[in-house]
Amino acid sequence: IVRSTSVLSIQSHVVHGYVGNKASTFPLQMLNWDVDVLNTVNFSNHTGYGFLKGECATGEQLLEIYNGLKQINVQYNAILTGYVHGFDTLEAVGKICTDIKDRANSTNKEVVWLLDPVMGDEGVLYVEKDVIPVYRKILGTQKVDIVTPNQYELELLVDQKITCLRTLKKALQLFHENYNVKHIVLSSLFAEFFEDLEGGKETIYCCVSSIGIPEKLAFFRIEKISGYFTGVGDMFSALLLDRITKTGDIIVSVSEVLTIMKNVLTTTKKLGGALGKIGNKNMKDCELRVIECRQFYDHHHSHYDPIFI
Ligand code: PXL
Repeated sequence: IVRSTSVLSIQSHVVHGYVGNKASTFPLQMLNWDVDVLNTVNFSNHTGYGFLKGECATGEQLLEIYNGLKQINVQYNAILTGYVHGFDTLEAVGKICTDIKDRANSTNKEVVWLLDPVMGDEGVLYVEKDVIPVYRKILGTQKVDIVTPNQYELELLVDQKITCLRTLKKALQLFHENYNVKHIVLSSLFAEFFEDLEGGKETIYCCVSSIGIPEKLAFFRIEKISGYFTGVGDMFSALLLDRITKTGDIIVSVSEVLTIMKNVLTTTKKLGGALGKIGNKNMKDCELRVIECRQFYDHHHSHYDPIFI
């Protein structure tokens, strides 16, 4: 029997479907993590349906729960933060995670904090825009270890539009300098919007930048699997946290997680999903097949080779 490791996962809850904590908890549990689930919202479904009911937690409510956890002296090996809808709640998430990191530090323990600054994609925000300065403030405390923004989120956080390798490198350099994170894993760059990355509409790149070697970026080229998928980034970040804490090698970790995600998306599509559009009635069929994919989470194959640019 291997003792489990523990993670505090602060993300959204949806009753139906799989985004946020619903896309992360089960895969992490399958990988021997004890997952403490702190929900930032309690929604009927994800925002892509164009209709939802439910409530957002206030910052005060999250801090109250955290004070309860402190009283029973819960300890964590890792923190995973994702979807937070607004200013006040994100401020509270910042306070909670900073406190966990400081308390671990004072007893010489390490807690890995993976922050996914979930804000939007392809120019569309799906949280309130006043979270942007709060993310900058949280990152400015230099306590975050790994971030997993997409291209749009990286642009928002460093105020730098990315259109080519030069502007990408500049943005990553600014991010490392200002925020001191060890690894930036850009979950998706679209070749079609880049002046100097090979590939067309069907090509996506995942890019890894590590502190100290910002001039050497690792790119993974991925053929796009067509369809409307939600929660992919959330599952990606959860699996990455698992692999990086177990292997210590970010390139190997990303390659393995990309391989798992390919299996998850292919299976989701095969089982009849992924053909919906925002607001479309078919959205239910597009939910990630988190349960049916249970055999994939513990695969450690690297089918993607990095290209260093
Ligand atoms: O996957 C990001 C995400 C997380 N949580 C909620 C969402 C979304 C994306 O739509 O709606 C509630």
